[in-house]
Amino acid sequence: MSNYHIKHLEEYFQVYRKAIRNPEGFWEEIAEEHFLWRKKWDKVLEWDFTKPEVKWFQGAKLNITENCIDRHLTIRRDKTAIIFEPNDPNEKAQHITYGELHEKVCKMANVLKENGIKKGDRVCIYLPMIPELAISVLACARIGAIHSVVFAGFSSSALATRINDSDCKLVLTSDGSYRGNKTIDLKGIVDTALDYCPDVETVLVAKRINSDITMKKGRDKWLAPLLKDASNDCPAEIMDAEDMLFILYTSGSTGKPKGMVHTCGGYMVFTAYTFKNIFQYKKDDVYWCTADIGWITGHSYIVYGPLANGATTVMFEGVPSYPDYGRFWEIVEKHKVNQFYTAPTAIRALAKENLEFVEKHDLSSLKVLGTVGEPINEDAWHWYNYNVGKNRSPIVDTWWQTETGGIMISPMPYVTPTIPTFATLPFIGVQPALMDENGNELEGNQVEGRLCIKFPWPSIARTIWGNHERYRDTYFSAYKNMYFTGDGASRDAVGYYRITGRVDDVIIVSGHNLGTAPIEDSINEHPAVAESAIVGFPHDIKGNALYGYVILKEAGEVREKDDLRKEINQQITEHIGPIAKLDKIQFVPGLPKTRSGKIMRRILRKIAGKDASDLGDISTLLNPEVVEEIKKNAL
Ligand code: 7RM
Repeated sequence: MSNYHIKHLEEYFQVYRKAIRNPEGFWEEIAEEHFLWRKKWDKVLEWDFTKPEVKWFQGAKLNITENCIDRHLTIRRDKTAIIFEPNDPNEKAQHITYGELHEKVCKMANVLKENGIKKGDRVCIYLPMIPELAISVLACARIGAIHSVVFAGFSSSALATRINDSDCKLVLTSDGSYRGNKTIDLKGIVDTALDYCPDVETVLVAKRINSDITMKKGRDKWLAPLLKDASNDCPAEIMDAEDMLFILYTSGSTGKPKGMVHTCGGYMVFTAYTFKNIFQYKKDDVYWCTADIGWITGHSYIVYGPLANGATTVMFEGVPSYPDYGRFWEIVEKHKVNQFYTAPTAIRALAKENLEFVEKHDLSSLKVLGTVGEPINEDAWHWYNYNVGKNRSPIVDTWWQTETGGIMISPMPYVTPTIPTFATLPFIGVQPALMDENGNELEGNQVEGRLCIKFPWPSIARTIWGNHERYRDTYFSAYKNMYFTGDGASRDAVGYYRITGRVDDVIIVSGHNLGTAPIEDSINEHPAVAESAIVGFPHDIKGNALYGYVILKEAGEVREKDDLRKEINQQITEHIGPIAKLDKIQFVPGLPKTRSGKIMRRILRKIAGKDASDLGDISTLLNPEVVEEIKKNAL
């Protein structure tokens, strides 16, 4: 029997060593004993980080939805798979059983097929957090179509870029969405985007807010009547383990988003196994991850990981502040949530509010608390531990990335002793390395460097859609034979890891990865702007906020500076989305540059963070005089 469920620290170390000594043997055992395969693999692993190429379970056949749904039907057909909690607390929650989920997914899959979608086609899903979102993700997987979920907070041009990059033929959306006391015109955003997407043939529209929208003839169809008429029988497409399951876009340090590609077999095995252990999920637990399915956290730990374990997973449509700041805790109490997984930015926002919002709810069902998305600061950790966990629910600080597919460094609750701000130990099968700037591995403990991974794990992204070279350059060229994460980390005296943050041009704002380049591109399109640079600076709630340094074409620009600031943010909202708006905009005469013309962001970061007393050596700059000027007028 494999150690599918790790129960104590000694067992963790023992299994960890076993998986390092013989990764193929270890993952083969996990895959064999806990999943449904139509055909077993010919080879467990083939890899070469120099190409780079990684293949797990080659030759195996499966369908992930048979693992997430069909195989549960014999013993838990009537168990709730998904609890849908609507934005409005007065609207009834929906409990979707595994039996019902099977039927809904099959119907949706048949609707996709009737609309011309075949194995390998890309389908863009731009939906709010309503059941149709999870169902359409699974429906794509059912028929072997590649889903590309775009977070429904992205703007029309961000959506268009993503649709075109992967050449999606069909878009799933809704008339609109609820967000607290606001509604958002999603269909309008899609319509604008599609002016730039000539290859989209069909738009399927779910009805959510009953708004008046226009349906384009020949292109747009209401989903409900199609689902009603569709057959509930849809045999699962048999996929190769290495066939693509989905594309999910993430920001990079250059303009274009990267479409990370995940494949069927390895992704399933790793997300399911990490889910089981990192949340210590037990048979009748109710698990809730507050992320949006538009991010990797939602893919892996709302949909695939939980369902592959036959779990009950909560899907929440709303926001933590509506109708008041007690909403999360009201939902925990209402559905008796056992595992609760959220982001540090949400914790910080809630910690600012009156404690009564937490205290008036019965949170005694909670057994495990989790965080993800960015480093958690010590105050937020203690607040979460004391006020939500009442000091008896371990906190799992889970470090991972869109690219890793699943959790890589994290405690296991009731197994790994936790320390605030430490992601602690690598998950089974994960081999981290800390590297210095010269490309040498830092051995031993009490070291700090750049975080790399030395050996493939089953859910590593296999490529960037349409650009394998960029995949190699971004992740496999900085350090020989290693996957480079883009993060810095330290390892303490006992070998615990602490993630210190990004070391590249990605800034994490409220847990969302934002590349500096696309935001700068957007600013630079403003007719009054000559050049710009953005950096992150510490923010109480968001973790980081954005600070923009902007050079105007005409130094004596006559317009009110505040009007310009508004226009710039308006433009960013249109190009990317409101999450990328700048908190501060300083108009500057120039930007500090190296002789090769590279902007010295390090200096700009220090000034933005009000930490400009020691800027290090600036004598090598092309224009050191501009630094004083920027410092003097810093916001
Ligand atoms: C899951 C997810 C990835 C980046 C990653 C880090 C940061 C995520 C933590 C964290 C410190 C954590 N995917 N990050 N989790 N930093 N501690 N527990 O967030 O692709 O959107 O972002 O997020 O910088 O590289 S992501």
